[in-house]
Amino acid sequence: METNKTFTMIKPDAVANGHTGAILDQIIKAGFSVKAMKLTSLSTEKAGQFYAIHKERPFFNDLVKFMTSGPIVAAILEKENAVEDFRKLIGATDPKKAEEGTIRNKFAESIEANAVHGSDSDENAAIEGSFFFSAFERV
Ligand code: RTP
Ligand code: MG
Repeated sequence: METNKTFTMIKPDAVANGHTGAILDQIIKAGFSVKAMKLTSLSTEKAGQFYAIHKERPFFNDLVKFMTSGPIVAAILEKENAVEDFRKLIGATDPKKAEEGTIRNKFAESIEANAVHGSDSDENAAIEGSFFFSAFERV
């Protein structure tokens, strides 16, 4: 299992609000390198698959609606201790609780429209990266 990779999405709110460049800049300045990246959008089916773990949660339908509401940027990122360090960089799920200077503190609108996704384990980083990228789409 690789421990130096994570997977991220810049979510529809942040792409629509024009924050893609600033968010990527903050990610790269924090020491992550981009190993794969694309602008794309999620169908209802794909968003449901990606967030299948949250299927029983009360916010699931709203989350799928939100994640299909516009383009997203998906990326595989590399850095030592990538998963943990990236979650520190993005901050808490709820931007009101996200530490000062974190990506969600700066760019998120709400607990749902919270600007970015970050994998929560090395295992999920590998699964999520493969969900979006084939081998020849990565460097
Ligand atoms: P993510 O998976 O997107 O990196 O976010 P996370 O780990 O911080 O949060 P998680 O619990 O995995 O929730 C996934 C996404 O669902 C939306 N959400 N809405 N309305 C709500 O109470 C609520 N709670 C979560 C957010 O978009 C969250 O990032
Ligand atoms: Mg999560």
